[in-house]
Amino acid sequence: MQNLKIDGDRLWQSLMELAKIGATEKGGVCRLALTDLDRQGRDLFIRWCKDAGCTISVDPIGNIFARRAGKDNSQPPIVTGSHLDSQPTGGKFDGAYGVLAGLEVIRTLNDLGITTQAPVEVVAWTNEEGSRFSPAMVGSGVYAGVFALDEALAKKDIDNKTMGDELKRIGYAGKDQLSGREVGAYFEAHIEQGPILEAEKKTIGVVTAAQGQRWYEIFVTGQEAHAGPTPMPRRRDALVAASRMVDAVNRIGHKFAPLACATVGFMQVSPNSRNTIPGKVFFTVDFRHPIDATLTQMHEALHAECKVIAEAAKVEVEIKDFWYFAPTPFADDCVNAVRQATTQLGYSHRDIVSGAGHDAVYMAKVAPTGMIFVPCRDGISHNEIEDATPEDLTAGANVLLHAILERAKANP
Ligand code: HGY
Ligand code: MN
Ligand code: MN
Repeated sequence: MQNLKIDGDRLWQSLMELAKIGATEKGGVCRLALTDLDRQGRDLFIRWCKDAGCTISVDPIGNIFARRAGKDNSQPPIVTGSHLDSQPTGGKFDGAYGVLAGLEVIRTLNDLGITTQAPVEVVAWTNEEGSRFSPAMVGSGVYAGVFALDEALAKKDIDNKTMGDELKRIGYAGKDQLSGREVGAYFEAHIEQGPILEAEKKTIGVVTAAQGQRWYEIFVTGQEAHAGPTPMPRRRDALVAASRMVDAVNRIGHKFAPLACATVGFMQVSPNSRNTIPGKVFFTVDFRHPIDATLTQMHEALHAECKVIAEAAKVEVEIKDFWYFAPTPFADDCVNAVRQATTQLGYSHRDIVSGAGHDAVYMAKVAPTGMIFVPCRDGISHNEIEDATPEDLTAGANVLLHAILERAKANP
């Protein structure tokens, strides 16, 4: 059993096939959650899973579970997976790799005629990215009981379309109730999306935890006025105030260096007219840190800075706490299973804390959970140039195969 390997060429071919759905000119993908392109990716994944002999379940938030029977199907399943939705300027591997590495494990078990004791499932989670519908990790969040189903189904995109209506429109408003059942273990393979593994020439990241996140929605209200006759001292310019707040967000990130991350990724200006002083600005803030107490300090600094800036600019500011999850450790027995498989396969590796959020963070609430990272070129992700090597992707999937075999108790 020790030297079993997946078929790296088949995994790479599947990744390239899936990447044709939503392909962008610069070599990335744009498959926003619950769009027709997401549906096409889902349909392809289900076709491949059925070809591999899996049975398919879809839950009410559209999570897809492909199940390979074991010898004893009363045992809790060993689950792996990730997401098929992407960022608007996303890459071929973010999410897709974890889903297709899971499928490749199933295909390899079929090729080798191995039946595991426990059933094995591959899952594609709904709306992991949190781009079209916010926040992120909604599908796994509903499954893990973090978000109520009706709250999630009511979430709206920028055109006021709800997740519920879009799930129905693409045919993925499932009926299968899978939340709350016991899961033996959950493993997720993912590209690192940062520079560490590549810089240290390590093939595998043994992920011990994921850093915490705080997301905010900030509303700045000044006063629309004419860009010409309005003297500078009389202005209540919402965009000038918001710009100073954006700078404050960036300064907070640097203040709590080297581990803090602080990003403003979305902004709307109203009325967005060249010769009218902006009266309203809406923007988002994404804070991250592996230490919860520091994330709290960043939270307090944001409120303090925005208050001072608003007063000086004679505008109102409302800061809404939009989303929070604490730094999340993964289960020792799963982390050890990943580390042991990595060592047994002879891959270079290091422990690493995930900078990105993943569905594994919410699965860690309901099952023993571990993650496997592989390097990506220049540490770039959420970008169409995102790239990874077939060798590293194969290595990560081999580690996944052995971690699953260890937990699913396979007999030759
Ligand atoms: O934001 C994240 O970390 C992930 O890409 N959803
Ligand atoms: Mn991802
Ligand atoms: Mn992502």
